[in-house]
Amino acid sequence: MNRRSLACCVLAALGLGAALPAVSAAAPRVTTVARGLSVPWEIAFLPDGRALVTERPGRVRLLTSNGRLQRRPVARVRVSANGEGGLLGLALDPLFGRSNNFVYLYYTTASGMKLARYRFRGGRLRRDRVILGRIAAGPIHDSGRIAFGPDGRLYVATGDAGDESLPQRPRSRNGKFLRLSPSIYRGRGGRAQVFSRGHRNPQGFDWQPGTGRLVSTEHGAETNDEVNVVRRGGNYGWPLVEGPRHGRFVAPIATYRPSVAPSGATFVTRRGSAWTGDYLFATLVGEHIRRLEISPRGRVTDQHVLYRGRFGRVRTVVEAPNGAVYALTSNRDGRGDPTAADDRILRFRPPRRPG
Ligand SMILES: [Ca+2]
Repeated sequence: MNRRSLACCVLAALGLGAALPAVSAAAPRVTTVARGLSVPWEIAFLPDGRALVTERPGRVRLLTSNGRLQRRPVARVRVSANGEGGLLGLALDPLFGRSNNFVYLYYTTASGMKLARYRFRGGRLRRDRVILGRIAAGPIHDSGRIAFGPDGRLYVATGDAGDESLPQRPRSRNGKFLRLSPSIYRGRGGRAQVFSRGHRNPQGFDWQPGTGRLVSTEHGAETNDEVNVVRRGGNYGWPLVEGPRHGRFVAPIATYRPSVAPSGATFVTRRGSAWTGDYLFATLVGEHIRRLEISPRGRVTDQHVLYRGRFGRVRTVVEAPNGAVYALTSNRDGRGDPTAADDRILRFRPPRRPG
């Protein structure tokens, strides 16, 4: 029996995607694209090949199309950079470069988390308006990833902000996946639909190609990090349950003990690679990138550890339009052991499918 079918049997025996043996495999060569950043959190590619990069203390940096990090920020955002808070998520409008120049930022302020719409013009990013507030911020568990779904809605992951009473409260916007329709995010803002609840600190998510399934990472308490398939109306259990056993709540498809502190995530969508269709996520405490093979039915069938200990803490992984994967380190966030090069933007290319 090979390793893969063994893993499937183990899975079947457990009845869930619990702790699979993670295989360390040869990984592609990594290029350092830029160095000297300060706690980069998100990177998003413009249609012309440039990229915007958030730095948690409150700057948006521009990476030119030939891979040079512009010294002068394109925006400074007034944030409350307390603990895990600051400038976090960034997403481009699905019509960016065609009928608008909207960029959405998510950040911590003294009066809570804000989702704001910006306009990118003349190499500068200027605030248009705040479109969502009334989300508690805290020195811990601010989540903060935002992304557009295949349904054209804007999804916002919110954390419990250190208040465990919020995720199960239907009216609270904390500990939720929120969803905004185009008329809200391009309009005056306001109403967000609660898509799911019972989350602690989800920091990365993407949609599985082919199935459209939303797959998210979530930081657990101490030793129960999770990967979840997030469905509309689902309750993911926090703070009532965590770990592999979730009772009447939606159980994760993978859990991690000891903690790896999973953050940003992407599916590999580019065709022709050995990793096409796989789910990559960055780990902070784990100091590696994890690759999960997830079946079309939403089961984790295999896992691989990449670059363990090579770059320190990793905040996120993002697939660029040309198929390269970009990763951001987070060694200057107060919990790392930074080198002179930190923080860095890294790049690697998923290996070709053996032909
Ligand atoms: Ca859970």
